[in-house]
Amino acid sequence: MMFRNLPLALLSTVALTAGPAAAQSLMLDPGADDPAPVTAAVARLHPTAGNEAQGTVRLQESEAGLAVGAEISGLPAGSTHAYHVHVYGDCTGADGKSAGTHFHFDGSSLNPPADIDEITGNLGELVADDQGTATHRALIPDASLQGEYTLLGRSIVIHAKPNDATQPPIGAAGGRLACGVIGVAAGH
Ligand SMILES: [Cu+2]
Repeated sequence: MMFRNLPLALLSTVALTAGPAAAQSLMLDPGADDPAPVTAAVARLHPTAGNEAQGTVRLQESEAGLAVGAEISGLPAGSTHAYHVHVYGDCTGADGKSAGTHFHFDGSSLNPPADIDEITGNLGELVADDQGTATHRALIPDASLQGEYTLLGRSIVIHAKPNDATQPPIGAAGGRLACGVIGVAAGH
């Protein structure tokens, strides 16, 4: 039994010693002579089972917040869809539910305050044209790629319906059409 416990003990030690370093900036190439911080991220969204929505969402840090740019296809023509950051970067589930609940940009995702007037993790809404494609631009002041609330390693989920503003903090946007993990973007 002891050997089974050993890896867990080692993991605990690593977690404790990694604590202070986690507050530092995440760098593109930490081993470089003059490393630059990560300022851009990208998520490639793939359709969940039975759906066709797919596309790319790019996230760029700026002084005003995180700039979001989405280019999505495969949506029903003329439809409107909420899309959010979700807490887990896990799109392995066929229905997208493995991504968990919405990621709260500055508080508890699993127990967000019920009285907030914004939908948790909200990036906005995608409005499809008659070809089923949608582009969307947004600036999210509270979101970041750095720090303890970094969006890196989380996911972006497109929902079947728009946000329902009468149902914060989740917004009751229905099923999940597409899911993609947010990673460090190349070329910045
Ligand atoms: Cu969502």
